[in-house]
Order: sequence, then C-alpha cells, then structure tokens
Amino acid sequence: MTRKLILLVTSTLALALSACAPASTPDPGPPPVSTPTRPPSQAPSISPPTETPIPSATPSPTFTPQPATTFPNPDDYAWVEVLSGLQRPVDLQNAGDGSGRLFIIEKVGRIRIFAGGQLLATPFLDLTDRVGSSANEQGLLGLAFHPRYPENGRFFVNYTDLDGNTVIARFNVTAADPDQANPNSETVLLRVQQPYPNHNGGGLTFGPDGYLYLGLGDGGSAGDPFGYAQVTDSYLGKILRLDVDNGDPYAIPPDNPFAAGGGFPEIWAYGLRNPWRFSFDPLTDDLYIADVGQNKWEEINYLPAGSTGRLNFGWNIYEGLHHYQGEPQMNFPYIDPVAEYSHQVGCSVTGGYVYRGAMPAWQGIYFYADYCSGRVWGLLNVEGQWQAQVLFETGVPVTSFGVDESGEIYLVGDTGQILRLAER
Ligand SMILES: [Ca+2]
Repeated sequence: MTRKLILLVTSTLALALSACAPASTPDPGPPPVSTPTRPPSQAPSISPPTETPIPSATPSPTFTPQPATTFPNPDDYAWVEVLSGLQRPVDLQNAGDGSGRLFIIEKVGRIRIFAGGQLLATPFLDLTDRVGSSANEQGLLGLAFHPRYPENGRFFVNYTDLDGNTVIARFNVTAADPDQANPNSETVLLRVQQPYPNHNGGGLTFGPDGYLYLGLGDGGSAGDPFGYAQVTDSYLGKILRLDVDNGDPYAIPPDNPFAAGGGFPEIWAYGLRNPWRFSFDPLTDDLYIADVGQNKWEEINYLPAGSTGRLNFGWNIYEGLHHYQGEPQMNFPYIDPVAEYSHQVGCSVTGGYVYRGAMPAWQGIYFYADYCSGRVWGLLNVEGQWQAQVLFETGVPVTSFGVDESGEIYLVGDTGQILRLAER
C-alpha cells in the first residue's frame, strides 16, 4: 500500500518532470564562417596575393578550452533570474542564427521569444489550437532548429495533440518577419499513439551527423506495463533518428540499426523510460541522456561520440543500476548509467548540457537537475572516472536547461522563470 502510494506520487511528479524532458538540441554551434560566394560590395582591404599562398604548417588556432578536472566552488556562482512570468516553460533553445534570441516553450503550446532583454508580446508560434496539455506531462514539449536554419528557416517540434498522441512536426519561419513562424506551415513527420497521458518524452535535437534525434517515453502508466521500451516494433521508450534533409517527409539514415529490418527503422536506441532531455556536447559530440526513473533511481547515461545505435539502456529490466523486473537477456550489453541518484534526494531527473560558455572553470562539466528538489548537479569525467556532485540548491522546479548562442547555460523553472549561471 505504502509502496503503491509512493509510486503514484512519484509518477505524478515524474510527469511534471518528464513533460519537460529530453531535450534540446545540441547547440549546432555557431554558423560556419564561410567565404562569401557573392562579390563583396566593398573592396577587400588587402590586396589579393600574387602567388598561391603556402599553407601554414600550423593549423589556424582553434580555441580548445582546458576541461575542468574539479568542480568550481559553487559559492562563487549564482543562478541569476533573467526573466519571470512565463506560463509553465519547459524548454529553451537558440536558433543558431546570430540573432542572440532565446526561444522559450510554454507547455500550453506557445513558443515565446526573449530578445534584447524583453519578452516579445506576440509568440513566435502559437499552437494552442492543436496542442493538448491537460495532463501534466502533455503539451508542446520540445523544439529543435535545423542546423541550417539561417538558410532554410525550418524548425521541428514535439507535442501531444488534442487526443494525447505524440506529433513530430516541421514548421517554417515566415519570410516577412524573423520573429513570426507560420502556423500553417506544419508538416507532420510522425504521429505516435500514446496509451497513457504520461511519459511522452519530448526532446529533439540535431546530432553532429546532421540527423534529428527524438526522445520518446515508454507510453506511461508505471513500470511500462506493455513492455514497449524493450521491443523494437514500438516507437515508445526509444530514441529515434531521422534524416530530415531527404525523403518526404524524412528518410531513414542507412546506418540506423533496423534500417534493413528487425524493428522500426527509425529506432536508434531503446530501453528508455522517459528520456527527459538529452544533448550532445558541441565540442566532443558525446551524448548525454537523462532518463526519469520509476520509484527509486534517476539516471544519467553517456555515449561517446560516434557510438552506433541498437543500444539498450535497460528499462524496464533495470532502473538505474538496479534490477527492476523481468529476466535480463544473457550476455546482452545493457548500457549502465554513469550517474544515478535515489528518490531520497529527488524524484525526477532533468537532463542539461555540457558547459561550453566563457567561464573557464565550468568547461566540460555536464549539468543536470532534479525537478522536485531543485538540486543541480555537475558531472565530470576525470581520467576515466565519473564524478557527480550536488552544486546548487536552487529551490526551482527545473523543467529544462538551455544554452544561448555563446554557450552560456540557463535553467528553466516550471514556476515561470529563466535563470542564467553567472559568476558572483
Ligand atoms: Ca537505464
């Protein structure tokens, strides 16, 4: 009885959390600096070389920050409020277009723009006519801008529709106004039936390979009653990987694990309960996936750059590092999390980002948080050993993290605020 109650409570909390979950797009990084192909309107100030330049032996200096080997003293830093009064924000993204704008999702179905210190009154996109958000984990849940957004104006969302089913769709910005997307430009890529209102996942992000990665939860209830996360003929409990630059409306990357059969070809990884935010490190291309736990354990998973798919993160056979139910397959490589925490210190994990902003002390540290306790952790790998440490007690129900175009990190609070990590 007690256990059942705990389950209900935690799954409710987890809903809130997971609604917010997986996330965001790894910042595709600054747009490449390209040599202009059109004739410059001004004459170049340097004369063209008369000889073919000899390439320098020294590669042009690329700033590679020294990764942190210890956690900075958190007392030297603070999460500073930059905005409040939002309605249940669950994600924060940038467009990678040099505009410096922050795009904030309100779960009810709006994308808001924060620019020049102001929240614009008119949403970038209002989908409240088609988004169902009555349950805690339902709503507009994720946003990813195309890596070539400045050229093609395309972006992708994950939302639950009025029937509670998941929709992955593409939209376009309007030609007339960079602060206005066209609500009539919707192209649906995928619809996924949801058996229960919770565990919808919701994050989507472009990988370093240019493919769109989507995180979907196990469909909900508790314990994955239908076992969706462990089967390969369901989209639930998965990370999917789509080529949105080919096909109509997408193509299957040829190296997806089931591209040639054996499962749904969109599947890239499975065995996830409710991946609430995942991100690629923009410097190393490593992938971090936070997976919300059932009753006891919240977990962070890590994949080094270049990992192939067909990866099984263990749910619902494992919760964190611990057996949950059922028989593990013999000799099967389940992927263990690199960090976990128990429900004695939280209830629902929110994955974040590896810090790549301007503060040297945080370089390479991955941030994650707990929705219920407001705790924020850092995760660091030093000489092959993972170290996780509680760094901040924010008191904020963290639904998501976000990064701006400079790599500075933000925290999104379900109570309507956005905070940025800053030196005191
Ligand atoms: Ca797992």
